[in-house]
Amino acid sequence: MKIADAKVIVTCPGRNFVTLKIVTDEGISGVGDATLNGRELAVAAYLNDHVIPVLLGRDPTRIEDTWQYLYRGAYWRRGPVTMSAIAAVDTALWDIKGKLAGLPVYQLLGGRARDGVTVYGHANGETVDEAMAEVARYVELGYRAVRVQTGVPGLATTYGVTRERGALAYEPADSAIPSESVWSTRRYLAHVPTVFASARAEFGPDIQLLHDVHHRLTPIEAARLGRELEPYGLTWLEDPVPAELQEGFRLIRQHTTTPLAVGEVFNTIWDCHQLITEQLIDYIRTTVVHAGGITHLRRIFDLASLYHVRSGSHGATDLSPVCMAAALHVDIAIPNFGLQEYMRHTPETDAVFPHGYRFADGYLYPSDEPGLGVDIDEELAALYPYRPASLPVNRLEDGTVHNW
Ligand code: CS2
Ligand code: MG
Repeated sequence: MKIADAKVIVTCPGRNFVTLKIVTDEGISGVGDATLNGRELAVAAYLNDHVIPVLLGRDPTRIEDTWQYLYRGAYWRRGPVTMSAIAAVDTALWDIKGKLAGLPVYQLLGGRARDGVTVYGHANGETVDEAMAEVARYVELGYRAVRVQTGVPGLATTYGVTRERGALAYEPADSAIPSESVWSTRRYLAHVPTVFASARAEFGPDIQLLHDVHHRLTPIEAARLGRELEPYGLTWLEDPVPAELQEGFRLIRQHTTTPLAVGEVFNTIWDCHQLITEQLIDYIRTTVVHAGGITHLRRIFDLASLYHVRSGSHGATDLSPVCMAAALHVDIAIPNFGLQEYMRHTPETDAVFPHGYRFADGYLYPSDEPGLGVDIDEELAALYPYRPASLPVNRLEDGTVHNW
């Protein structure tokens, strides 16, 4: 069997998605997500110019060999663009292998290690009261875990807070040229503990609560926040500091027992090996599309399983339903699953990517169809042309560029 065709489909049903579709000479097709928020066309070009020409004619069943060929064969290793492109190929090949075997991909990964995949949703509000009303709505929908983000008094906008009240999905890539927001660590640190004091008082001890710092603190500031949040028993504090300096997490760890989750911007095992092997984090948040596909994600999670680190895959709306479908097959099969992020896509996006995964009682269930159980409706996709959109840039109150 040979790969006979491969094409990149860029579509914008509300936000941009890049999808790779691979077709074999026997007419079996597979799909892989290649979306990198704000840098979509860079991955599309990488696939079109450097990957598709070497895929044609290859044996689609040789997943590991193809992964190694694309990774080592590029000479220039790692990086989000390269690894998203490799991920798309890898995911599409797992989809094809599942269809060839007549089995859902999770069966090829060892079968179900649990009944359902626990997911968390995003509650947010300008004020604490608005955010609490959103938590209540997620509880009503059956969620067992909720991430809570609020506006910060004195700051005009804050990461994670959408202006569209009632939307279960939102997209931070809000303009072609990046918008700018203003940040104050001092104001933020004074406010966040009050949010979680309210959440615990209102919703009790049972619901799992999470919070995303979105890379904005230094290790000692993160240590203080983690310590102040300890009474509220968070499931995790996410991305407290940028993680290029993996050893920086030692300082946070010395001061707090609040569990830490990191990794949505990582693209290989090398970005997190120290965090994992020194047990500096509790959840690793890499996911299929940005961390080299199912093959490499499994490698990261297997390393993590040796060090008491559980998975907590990224699942924001900028990861397409193709990525979500693939993530669920991994989540249900690995021994060290922790939690899966689940931000719902818009109805337009769901229509472009018909899928068989389903939500019930706070759990997601992967499709039982052969392969991944997700596809792209190419005719519908063609109705939504690409629109340039960038993530915001963040500055301190004195104008210094900060992490967004
Ligand atoms: C986030 C994302 O879901 C999360 O935890 O940090 O919303 C992130 O900001 C986006 O994926 C960026 O594209
Ligand atoms: Mg995050």
